Amino acid sequence: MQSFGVKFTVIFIALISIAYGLNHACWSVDRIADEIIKRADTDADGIITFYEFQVELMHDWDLSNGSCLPYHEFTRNWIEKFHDHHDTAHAFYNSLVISGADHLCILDVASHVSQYDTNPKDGQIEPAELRSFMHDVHPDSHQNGGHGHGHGC
Ligand SMILES: [Ca+2]
Repeated sequence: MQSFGVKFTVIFIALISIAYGLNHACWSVDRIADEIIKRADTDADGIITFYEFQVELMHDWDLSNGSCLPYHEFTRNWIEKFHDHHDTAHAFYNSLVISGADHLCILDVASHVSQYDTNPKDGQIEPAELRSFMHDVHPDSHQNGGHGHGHGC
């Protein structure tokens, strides 16, 4: 029984290491949030307006009212842009999809935005709001305080 317990613990820790805490560029969750702002904040005022966010989703993610992102499309894009390990991107995708379908749709995104638009609640995404969202939803933030401690970091 003890041997089973030890084996289980080893496997469990190994699975956690694979699933979490891996970013190929050693980016922390805060760094990823900063990069998201850099990409979407086209007038560089530090805030993502609803319009800027919409443009980013449509141009960079191909996501609009009439479209949804399948899992492989999201992970491929996310890994390319933010260098997360595939399993981290997968876990993040699962956290983002709240409608239950196997697609990330604009309603999922809108629901996250309205939930985290609190500081202040103004229909815009301030850096503090995005960081708070990323710390709650991105899987890496639960490992090592979200400081990007992947292998070799
Ligand atoms: Ca806001």
